Formats: sequence, C-alpha cells, structure tokens
Amino acid sequence: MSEDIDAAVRSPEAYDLARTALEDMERRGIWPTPLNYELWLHFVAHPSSLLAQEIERILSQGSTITDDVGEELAAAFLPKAKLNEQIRDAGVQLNRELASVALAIKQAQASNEQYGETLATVGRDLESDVAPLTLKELVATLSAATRQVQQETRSLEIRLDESASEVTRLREHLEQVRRDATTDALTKLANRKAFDDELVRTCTEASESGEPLALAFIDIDHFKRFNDNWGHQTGDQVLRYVASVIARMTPAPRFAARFGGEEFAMLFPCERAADVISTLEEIRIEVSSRTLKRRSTNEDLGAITVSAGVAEYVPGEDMHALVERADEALYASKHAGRNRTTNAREIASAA
Ligand code: GH3
Ligand code: MG
Ligand code: MG
Repeated sequence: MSEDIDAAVRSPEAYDLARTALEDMERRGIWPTPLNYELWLHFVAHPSSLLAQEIERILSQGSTITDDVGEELAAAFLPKAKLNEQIRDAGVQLNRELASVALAIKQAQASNEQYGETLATVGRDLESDVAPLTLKELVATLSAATRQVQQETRSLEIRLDESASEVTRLREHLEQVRRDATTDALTKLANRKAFDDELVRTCTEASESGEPLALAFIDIDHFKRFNDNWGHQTGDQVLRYVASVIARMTPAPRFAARFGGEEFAMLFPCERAADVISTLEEIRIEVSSRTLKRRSTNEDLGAITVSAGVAEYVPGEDMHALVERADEALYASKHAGRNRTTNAREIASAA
C-alpha cells in the first residue's frame, strides 16, 4: 500500500491526490491534522484497502474520525506500511551494493584476462629473435601492464573492504527494523504480533513433542483508576516497571509479551501450569510489595497490584482454546477480588 503512495506522492499526479484528499476531508468535516491527512492520502489513493474499508465503516455508522480514532487507525494500519517500506529500502540498498561489487569483480576479471593476453603476446615475441630495442619495448609493455593490474587489484580490494562494511551496516539496519517490528516500543517486551507467532510455534512444538506448555496472562488491577488519578505518563512508568519484573522472571525459553494495554502474556514451554504458579506469585508479590514513587514529584503512588491466570495446553487442541482458558483463569482472579493467581484447572474442577 505505502509503496504506491510513495510513488504517487512523487509524481506529477501528486497534487491531484493531495487536492482530492483535502477536498474529501473538508466535505466530510475531517480536520486537516497531519495524521488525518496521512490517513486520507491512503484512503483516497486506495479506496479498497483495509484502512479505507475501516474508515468507510466508521463513517457509515455516523461516527467521525476523532484524534483517538485516528491514532488507533494509524497504529493499526500505518506502521506496518512504514515498516514494509523500510524493509524494502534496505533490500534495495543491499541489492545495489551487491550489483556494484559484482561489476567491480567483472572489471577486475576483464583486466586480468587482458594481462594474460599481454603476457602471452610478449612470450610469443620473445620466442622469435628480438632486437635489443624491441626487447626494451617488450619489458616496458610488460611492466606497464603489471602496474595496471596491480593498481586494479588494489582498488578492487579497497572496494571489497568498503562493501563488506556497507553490507554489515545494512544487515544491522535490517536486524534493527526486524527487532522494531516485534518489540513493544513502551515496555521493550515482545509485542502482540511476536506473541501470536510464538504461540503458534510453541503449540506446534508441544503437540509434536508431547511436552507440556503453560500460558499465563497478567493484568494490572484498576489501572484505569490509576491513570485517572496520576495521569497517563505515570501510568506508562508503571507499565514499564511491571514489564521489567515480568521480563526478569521469564528468561528464555520462557517468552513474555505485552498482549495489549495493561495486559501481559507469558509462554512457558516444557512447564506445567501448576509449576508456573510460583513464578506468577513471585511476580505478583514483587509488584505489590514495592511502593512506587512518581518520578517527577517523588509523590507516593501507593501499591500496584496485578491479577494472573494460567492454563495448560492440551496436545492437539486449537490454540485459541488455550488462550480462552488462560483468559478465564485471569477473569476468575479479577472476579474473586484481584491481586491473586488462578489456575484454569481450579475453575474446571469447581464447575
Ligand atoms: P481491571 O482491574 O478490571 O483490569 O480494571 P482496569 O481499570 O485495569 O481495566 P480497564 O480495561 O477498565 O482499563 C484499562 C486501562 O488501561 C484503560 C487504559 O487507559 C489503560 N491503558 C491501556 N494502555 C495504556 C498505556 O499504554 N498507557 C497507559 N498509561 N495506560 C494504558
Ligand atoms: Mg486491568
Ligand atoms: Mg486489561
């Protein structure tokens, strides 16, 4: 989607596209904020894209694109487009670099061949009777050709050195782009997409190996109230803190992610749900026993509590069933008064 946009905004039709977007926004009463304008460029350029369908759906319900809705749309549809663009750019640069090295090598091969031919000619000439003057000329030809080839070899070496550093730089850049695509920017934990992939991978592995697999959810209690009391920024500080405790308790092969909002998900390969409870309790107790301070004013924020739920994979079952059971266990913790951990099995046996 963004590839076409990028090409479109750098073409003579760009002004038409911009005008159409702005006119459409004005007609629909959408404020021309930079974010809305970016959304609308996509909207008018690709009326059948998922983003456009979503905008159409919202508008057809009689709702409008508020700042919040615009941000949600951008978060859901735009970073992916940007990311694809970054990956494509890095790929193009890498290809360009490789093509240029291939050319340098080809040139060096050609001049080596030419050198070989010069040597052969000189050899043939030497076999016949040569006058001293001609001999001098042959030696001069030979050393000129040798110098030339040495020079070219040296520049090829330099070119290859440069290219090796450029390829390393591009590889690191691609790696960074890949990391960004799977990391939650606020907490630095894995993001939802990375979790979804890991869930598929670990469920498949557990199905094949017959080893257990536990899935846990942790959700911050009354976080809306906390945000209302202390502000979103302090809320973010708490999210980072809880994420750091979770990350510390889930070294590989365990896997922790920000599932969404103030909810975290953890996968425990080769571990039983019952054995994971102690880790979840450690996290819960550590979070609740720490008195948090507001960074800007040093005010006492009181204690934060979290609720947890854990379930175990049943080999062969649909992984959504596992997610549902872990979620039910979390809900049971909330229902029972929060600040506790529930094993899905307890609900099953109570029912
Ligand atoms: P419960 O104990 O039932 O989980 O109550 P809750 O208030 O934690 O749950 P609710 O789902 O009602 O509210 C979640 C809140 O989390 C609302 C939203 O403002 C906040 N939140 C979600 N993502 C973020 C974020 O990235 N930063 C901040 N500061 N708050 C967030
Ligand atoms: Mg909550
Ligand atoms: Mg929640």
